[in-house]
Amino acid sequence: MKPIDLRSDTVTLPTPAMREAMYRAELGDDVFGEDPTVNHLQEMAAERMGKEAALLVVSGTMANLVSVLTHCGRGDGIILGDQSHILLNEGGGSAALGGAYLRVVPTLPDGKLDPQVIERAIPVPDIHHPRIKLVCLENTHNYCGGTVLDARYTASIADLAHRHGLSLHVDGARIFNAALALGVPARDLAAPADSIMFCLSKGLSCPVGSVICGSSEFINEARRMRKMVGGGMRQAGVLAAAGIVALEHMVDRLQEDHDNARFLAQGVAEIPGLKVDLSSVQTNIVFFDFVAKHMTVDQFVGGMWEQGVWMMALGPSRIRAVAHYGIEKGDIEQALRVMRRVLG
Ligand code: TLP
Repeated sequence: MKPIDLRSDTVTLPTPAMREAMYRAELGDDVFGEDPTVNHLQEMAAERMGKEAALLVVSGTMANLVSVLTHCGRGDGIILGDQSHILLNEGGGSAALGGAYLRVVPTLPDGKLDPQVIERAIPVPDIHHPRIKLVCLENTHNYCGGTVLDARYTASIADLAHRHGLSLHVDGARIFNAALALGVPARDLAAPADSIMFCLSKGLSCPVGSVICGSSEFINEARRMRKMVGGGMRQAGVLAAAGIVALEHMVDRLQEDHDNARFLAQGVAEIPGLKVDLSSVQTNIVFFDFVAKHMTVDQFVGGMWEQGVWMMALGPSRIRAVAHYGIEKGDIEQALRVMRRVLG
């Protein structure tokens, strides 16, 4: 039986329409800017985010790294949250490869950073102080449970940053999930940001790819940084073709994932030994706590694994499950049955 893989929306496989489009894609050398399919995807992405230009890169990690390298020189600082993906899950690339100084502030439970804390983290110009150049937000916020940041909040942080001569980058790996949950176009959420990246290879189901969007000037420089980190691709239209299908056909279906995540969370709330904050379940990600005493979280997740339901244990008591393309409501019902059975 096919496992019900709820570990991440990164496990999604390309749709038949994507495979067909990849097969038929018109190609060229994208390092020369001559791949028509890449160019088309980038134009579409820029339009969706309301920015002048866009750049296809291989991954969300590379999108954030290239954005950081474009905003910051060595020793320049970034203000970011202690639960942000850039800080926790990107191999320390901003520091290791970019030489960036990371000024870490607490991430609030809803994924926001407190504006007053950001303000206090920006030093006055002085030779003793690092020069802070960038604030990073994450929307939706992965480790806060897929929570959304609305346009008003993002604009307030952008205003604050700009007042101090800083830029704002949004890790919008799942920005279309945020837009759907808020009932606004993604470009409204992107508007305050100087740069935003989104992933094609998560809920949108592409095999590979993320896109950075910003001003033409920013993207020209980002193109240079992408080359520097070895991310200049040649006939990348085979990947971009899937991205075009994703933007055309996979955005609206995300509601199904949000519905499945809520259905899962509601089921989890009724299982003794598990605890979930339903208010944090806003998109396709469900975090819940394992509070049962008769087994460990690893035994629980391992037991589910053996019965074909795959989730991710993150820490001593937290578990993450993510709804995505390929997961149906019946799979969630089965997952809930298995959870009850394993807990005994
Ligand atoms: N997140 C992955 C893991 O790395 C945790 C996942 O399974 O959720 N920004 C955010 C907010 C992300 O959640 C991720 C991936 C990335 C960036 C990086 O994207 P990739 O995996 O394409 O490098």
